[in-house]
This record gives sequence, structure tokens and C-alpha cells, in this order.
Amino acid sequence: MDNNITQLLTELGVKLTDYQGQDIASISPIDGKTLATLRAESTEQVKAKIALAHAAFLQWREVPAPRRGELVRLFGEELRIHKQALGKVVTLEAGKILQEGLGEVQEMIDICDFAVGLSRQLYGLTIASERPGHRMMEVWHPIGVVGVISAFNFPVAVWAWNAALAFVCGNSVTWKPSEKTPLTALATHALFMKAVARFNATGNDAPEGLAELIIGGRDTGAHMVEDKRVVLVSATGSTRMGRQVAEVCAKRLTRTILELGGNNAMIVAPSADLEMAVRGITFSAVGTTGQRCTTLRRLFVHDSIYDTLVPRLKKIYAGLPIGNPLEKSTLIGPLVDQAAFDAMQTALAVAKQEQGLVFGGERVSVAGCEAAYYVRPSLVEMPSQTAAMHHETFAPIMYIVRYSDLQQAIDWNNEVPQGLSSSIFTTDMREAERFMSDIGSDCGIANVNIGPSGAEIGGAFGGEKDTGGGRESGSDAWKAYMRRSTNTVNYSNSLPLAQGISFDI
Ligand code: UN1
Repeated sequence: MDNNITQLLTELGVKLTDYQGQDIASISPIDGKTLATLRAESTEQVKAKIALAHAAFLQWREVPAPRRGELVRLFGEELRIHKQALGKVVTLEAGKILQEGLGEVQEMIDICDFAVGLSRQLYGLTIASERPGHRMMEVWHPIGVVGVISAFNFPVAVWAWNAALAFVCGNSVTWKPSEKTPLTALATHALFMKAVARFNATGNDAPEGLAELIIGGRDTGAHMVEDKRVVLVSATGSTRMGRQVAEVCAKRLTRTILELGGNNAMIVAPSADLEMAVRGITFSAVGTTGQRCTTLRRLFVHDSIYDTLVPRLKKIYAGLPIGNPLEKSTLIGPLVDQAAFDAMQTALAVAKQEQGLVFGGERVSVAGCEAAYYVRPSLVEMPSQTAAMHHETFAPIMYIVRYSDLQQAIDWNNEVPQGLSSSIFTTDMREAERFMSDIGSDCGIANVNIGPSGAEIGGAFGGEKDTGGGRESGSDAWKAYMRRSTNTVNYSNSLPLAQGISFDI
């Protein structure tokens, strides 16, 4: 296997010529070169794909859930077979290091396994009725077409979180990937179609249109969000984008799962195991070049360890291997594009105005990749939690602030508009429990002795406030992809009314 994108796509089953056009350029963040130029879907094409997906739903909902699980199992198998190639396409198109590209495919495999199990466990409750001779229960039913909008930074895993659950729940899926990463979407779609072919070859009938891919820009995504047949929109990206999606969906009273901005913090307490903390901080702050929604952006370090920890971090930052993400020794790949670089530089300039001491952050030249945007991740020592720290800049900037009182650090953790992930390094169980308690972190994820990023698929993933409030992936997130029907059955010979109401006719 080589790094040639056309060859990799062919290996994965994509016929690029079917999609080529002039509208959407896939540019590799590695060297700034164009990998392919694709056609955007027209309004009519979007509508037609949604119509197909809707027709597919009407059939798919009749297939027993464990059979639906079988299709997802086969998809997981395809992902296992093609993990290397797909991981490489992720690296070429999103710029993350190969280890992380492969990790992303593993995350897809994991959610497939989870969804297969789930396909036999879409449990509803039975409920004690207040009336004699009555039984109450709730049953979960498929809902329809699920529209997924995904971001460049996790171009395939986040679709899989949504799609694997949606399929076993009996829904069809239309997918509008980021215009920065259409090729990873084509590759994933092709692998899914391989699974469909295998599924259908064994006497099943997965309907055409079960998974539809909608390539295009903002407008194309907007058409999908506006379409009444799309009954759930699951969107990952900026808070700005999410707010627009939420407005449109609220107007037509349809469901959303929003996974938006994060501005994740870590508290390092006096009792912390510093060796572990250093590793946890570094991976969370600089992994994926600071372009995860769970990236560590704010570090609150206790006064008593600040002067030990911060110089160590600076030393590590100074030696981070920055370069081509395909090379094994690289830990820091490029930023996605120039806009990301400019935003980073602006944020650093603002931090300086706010009395921040900036370490790193400069552009790094990588041989053969001069047109791309490589940077040294940045540490910024701040006097306090300033206004700039309330914003998420999608780049490797970690602000560091000293604290002396845990309550102050928890208040800072919660002060920002976003509420995705958070963590504390401490060996003091009182501190750990307080951080996770009702009066602790207000985020969807609150970790102890682990950084804020790198969640497993088994937990519900998402966060509060400007993060959007949605939950995807594990736990009972599947319920958002189904509708609940409450059934009351009277097997007695009389008709008593609830609340003891008498209504004699
Ligand atoms: C994202 O950045 O949108 O927890 C998702 C993590 C990954 C997923 C990140 N499992 O960092």
C-alpha cells in the first residue's frame, strides 16, 4: 500500500471518476496539494437522495433489529479488513498522524461492535399500572431518516457513531461530510456498500438508499437540514453552525443531536501523580494538533507544583516531533489549513494583550511541505482566566493559570460558555469526588487522572451549554435515534379510568 490517494481509494472501492467535478477541492493539509476536486450535489440531487433514504427507511424498519445488526457487523468486518487503507486516507485528507488515523478507524470498529450487541438490546420498560388488570410498557420504534453533519477533524468516526446506532435502530442515514474531507467519506461509504453487498448476498435485502452521501458545501448541508423528511439532525462542528442547525430544526420541531465547541480544562492538584499528569496533558493538548473538540485548552495548576510542572511542559513542547504525519516519529502533524493558522496567531496576539506569556506557537517549516501549516504547539501562561480563554480556538493553544483554592479552579472550569469535557489530576479522593459531584464540573465528561480527550465509545459523548447538549455513541444514546411509544393494555372486563375519575354514561 502506498500513499497515492487514487490507489488507496480504488483499493477501498471508490470510483473517483464518478464524483469528480469543479466544486469541492480536497486539499491535503500535509503539503497543501489538491488530492481531488469533486462535484457538489445540486438541490434536486439532495432532495432525490433524501427521498431514496426515506423509501429505504420504510422497508428497513420492518427488518428485525438483530438482522439489522448483522449488516453493521459486516460493516465492522470491512473496516477491520481495510483499517490500514482507510486510516491512511484519514491522515492524507485530515492531516492527523497515522496512529490517530488508525485510531479513528478503530473507533468505528468499536461502535459497530457496540451497535451489534445493541441490536438485541433495544429494551423498553414495563411499568406498574395503577389500574387492576392493566399492563403498561414502552416500546422503541425506528424514527426515519437521520441526517448527519460531520467535521473535518474526525471525518469518519463521528459518522460511524451516529450511523451504526441509526442502522440498528431501523433508520436510514444521509451524510453531509465536511467539505474539507469528502474523500474519507467516499471511502467509508464504499466500505459500507461492500457490507451491503455481502449482506444481500446472504439472502437479506438492505434497501437502496439506506446510506446516502451528500457531497457539498454549506448550502448543500442546509438543504438537508431543512428537509422535513429528515427527522433527526446530528451535527458536529462549531457552535455557530450548530446554532443555525438548531434554529431551523426548532422551527420545524424536529430533533437534533448537537456536538459543538469544547473549551476543555484540567485541574492539576497538589497530590497529582505528575508523571501521569505530564503525559495526560501533552496528549490532550497537542494530540491531533489541538484540533479535537475534546482538546485540552485550559490548564489550572496548583501553586505548590506550578514551578515544577510548567518548566517540564515547556521542555516537552520544545522537543515535540513536528512533521509529516505519515512518518512514524511524528507526533504533531499540520493544522488543517491557513485559516486555522491565522486564527491561532490572532488568539496568541490577543493572549499577549491580556498579559499572557506565550511559549511556542510559531510556524515550523517541513521539507517538501512548505505550502502547509505546521506549528509548534503553544503554552500560554495567563495571570488569571481572561476573556480570550472563554473562546475555543481550534488549534494547539493551552492556557495555563495558577490556582490556590480548588473551588476557584472548579469555578473557572465552569465559567466558560462551552461544557464538553473536563478533568482533574489528583490522588485525593475528596477532591476527585467533589469534581465529579453535583457541585463539581458542569461538563458532559468529567475525568479523573485522565485527560479530557480520547473518550472510549462505550460512554455517552457530548456536553452542555454551547456544546449543544446532545449525546452520541455509547450508553443509552441510542434512544435519541428511536421514538418511544407508551402502551397501556387493559386485559380486565371493566374500564376503570386513571386518577380514579368516575365518568358514568
Ligand atoms: C471530536 O473531536 O469531535 O474523545 C470527537 C475523543 C475522541 C472523539 C473526539 N474519541 O477525543
